[in-house]
Amino acid sequence: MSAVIETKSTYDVAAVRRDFPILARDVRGKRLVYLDNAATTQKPRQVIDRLVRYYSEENSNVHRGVHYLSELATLEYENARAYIRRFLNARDEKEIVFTRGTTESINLVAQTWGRANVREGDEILISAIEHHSNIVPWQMLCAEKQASLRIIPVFDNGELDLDAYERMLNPRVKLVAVGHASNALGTINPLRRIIGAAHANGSLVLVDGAQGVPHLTVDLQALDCDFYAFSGHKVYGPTGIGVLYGKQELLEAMPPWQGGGDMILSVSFEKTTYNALPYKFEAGTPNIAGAIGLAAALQYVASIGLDAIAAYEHELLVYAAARLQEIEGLRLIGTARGKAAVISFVLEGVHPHDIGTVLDQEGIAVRTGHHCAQPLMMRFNVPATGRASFGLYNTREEADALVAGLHKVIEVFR
Ligand code: 7TS
Repeated sequence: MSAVIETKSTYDVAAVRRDFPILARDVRGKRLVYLDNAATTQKPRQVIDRLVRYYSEENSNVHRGVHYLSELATLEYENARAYIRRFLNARDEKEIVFTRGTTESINLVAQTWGRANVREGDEILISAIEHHSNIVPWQMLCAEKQASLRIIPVFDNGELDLDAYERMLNPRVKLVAVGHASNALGTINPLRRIIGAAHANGSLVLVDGAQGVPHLTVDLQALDCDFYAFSGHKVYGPTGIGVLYGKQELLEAMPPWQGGGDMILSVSFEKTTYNALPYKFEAGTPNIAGAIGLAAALQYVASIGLDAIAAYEHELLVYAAARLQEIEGLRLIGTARGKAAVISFVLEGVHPHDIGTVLDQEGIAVRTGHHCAQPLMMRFNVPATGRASFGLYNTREEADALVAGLHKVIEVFR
């Protein structure tokens, strides 16, 4: 018994890496060092194989035919939903709506719940460190409804000013929309306090979980948020699939968004009645393979262990941040106490774009730019940053390669 526990508690990164075929390839004549996981993660063969099996043996449309393959595809699609519900500890499968990803999930809430419930003079609170996809849908809604978008301020270390947040709460605040973890700074937001204060004020909470699910255990019933959005492709699953979780009573009361097949019970030219949850929000043929692939990705993550992944990534983050800080003229942007494995930095005298270009020549993939968080860049007075974002397969050697690459950048540009 103890032997089993010991093998489980030792994080075998070499074995994990063998699951990801792409990590064995060269880029520009160098072994790929992939540090752009906040943009999208690589896929393990468990996910790739699952997609191949689906298209080779199970492909058909769902919720339609009585024929064998349609029933099989429907079963697998709904099994995927059931697994995702368990993974997130949502109360009911009706609360798991498949979407294209985080962006579509947030737009769905803004366009349905938002248009039905937000009125002139109401307020929506977001934070200063949100991704554009948790800014722009609310701006669009507020413009349409003459409501106000108010911004929770952030301290210089990248932590939200929660006292200021609590002072901003008032009866006009209908919704608080915040990220679980910041894609540009890594800050993990203290959701329990944020959600508790919002609920005490009678406001709903939407969590942008795009950077939460890949790094943190998400227990939706314990968290008690009203909506939670995430993307499959950032958690080792396929692109084009994501989830909107919503509390059942809220989703029930929301009008549908897109109209079409599958979201109806009956249609006549006089009157259409809508389907039950979650299908009311899944118009048209869904991304069946994507949903099945996403469940396979979450199963893969669970097989390694969420706590083991979080502990491993944290150790890597601490190591990489310490090594990077040894580089002269390098400044970390975002030094919150609780951080996901994302490191943003600027290098004195070098434009971030040049950092990315030189690192690319070394086979090192990082993102440079504003990370779809332009207001955040303005707040921290930088036009852009370099960003290394780590995943469950990254290693200390790769962090060392990044440091060596940055020394090359300095040689070229200083
Ligand atoms: N919210 C956060 C916090 C994100 O990091 C992203 C994507 C999104 C929303 C949007 O997700 P999508 O799957 O709908 O596009 N972030 C990034 C990034 O950091 N680099 O590229 C995409």
